[in-house]
Amino acid sequence: MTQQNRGRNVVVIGTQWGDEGKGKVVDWLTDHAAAVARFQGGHNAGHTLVIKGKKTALQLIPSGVMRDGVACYIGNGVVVDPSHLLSEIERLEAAGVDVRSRLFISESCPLILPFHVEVDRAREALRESSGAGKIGTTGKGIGPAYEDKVARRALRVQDLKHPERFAKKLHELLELHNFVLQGYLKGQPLEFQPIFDHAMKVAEQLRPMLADVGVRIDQTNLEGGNVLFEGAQGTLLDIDHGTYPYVTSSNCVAGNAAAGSGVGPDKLHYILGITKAYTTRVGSGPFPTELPIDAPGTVGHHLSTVGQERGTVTGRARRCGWLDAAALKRSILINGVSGLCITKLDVLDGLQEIKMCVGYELDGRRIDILPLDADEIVACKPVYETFPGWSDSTAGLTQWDHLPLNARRYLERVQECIGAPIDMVSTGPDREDTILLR
Ligand code: 2SA
Ligand code: MG
Repeated sequence: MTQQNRGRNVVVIGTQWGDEGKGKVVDWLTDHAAAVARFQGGHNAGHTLVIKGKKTALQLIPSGVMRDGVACYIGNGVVVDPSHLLSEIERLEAAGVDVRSRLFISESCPLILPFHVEVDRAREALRESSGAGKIGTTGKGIGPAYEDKVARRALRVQDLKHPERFAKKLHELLELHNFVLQGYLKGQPLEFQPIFDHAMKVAEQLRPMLADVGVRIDQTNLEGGNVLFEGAQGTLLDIDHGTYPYVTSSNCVAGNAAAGSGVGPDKLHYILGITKAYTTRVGSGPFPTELPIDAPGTVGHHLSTVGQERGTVTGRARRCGWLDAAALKRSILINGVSGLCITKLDVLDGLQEIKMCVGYELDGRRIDILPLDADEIVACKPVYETFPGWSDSTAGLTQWDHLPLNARRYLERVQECIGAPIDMVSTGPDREDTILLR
């Protein structure tokens, strides 16, 4: 097969603190893809898709599952809670979606087991009672599972195939976690047998779906199929590049699409950064452009209610604020964004004026990119540019020229400030509510 016939791959990542609307965009692009791959995170992600008015929320299974015939890969960089995975499969099957014939799970994924959840929750409780302040995790055991991976003691999906090996490793791991839980964390120790029995039961069901994901992606490309890499959370929650320690425990940036799925960086052909037309964040940590959301009649309240900004997984109210171009600049740099998709533009409809942060004042200096130290970010005072709003509705528009002039001016200025082209605009949750610019 010649080079020309090889598939082209797109990486979709969030450029803010997650919930930029990646699920919808991945689903929309899946029309041109043979497969969708997840490469990091776990069931802390909440990707909401609206298809013909019907809402589906996915956590661990790639968004491509909602399109018939599209293969779904869970790459090695994802932490897998086997019980959750099975229940998500069953929930989709109950809704008439065929999952098992199209889902392929890397054998190398670390497992999330019940003690990870216990440690996650006990640690958050301890942070709160000690005055350190919570991270605001989703409580799904994500951080503790990644810690075991990096400490080289994790149970992985492949261990599910070998009951004796699984039992031995589980005994060792449980001993360690129970020791910490009972002592330092003042939590509840867990018993071996129920965890083992349940894992073995789930293992039987998952076994037919285990695969060598890197090889499959390569094969898909060789056969001319395109692969979409679906990021979860967002760049500013990245373990290395985010607002540490108020971050998740994986690399959410585009570069990890390769390492987290088992292919080389030469397979990442186009990086699509998803950016909400304003900013949200769920969980603790610095947020320079944050607005209060509780008082009716305020911009923060408008963004929160019109944007329906609640955590898909936890139901927590998301914090809301203006678009931060200085933070986006950092994101564009780290991800090597080829083009942007602006989402939820319609949420800004009807606002009298719109602000965008173009830099900060920090210790009497003016800077134009988000600092790397969370304490410095807390001290940053945003510098805003103000734009006139628009009263016409942008909801559901499919052509750039049909957008109100002020909306186009705002987006053109966003483009200019952050140094990346806008290639798509999403004007509503449905597949069809999309403007394509290139
Ligand atoms: P964790 O559970 O260890 O990953 O939490 C660490 C931080 O990462 C944030 N985080 C998220 N932020 C936005 N969206 C996420 N997914 C869900 C959603 C979240 C929800 O789509 O709404 O339902 O609350 C997500 N997952 C993790 C988290 O808030 C912590 O700040
Ligand atoms: Mg989400």
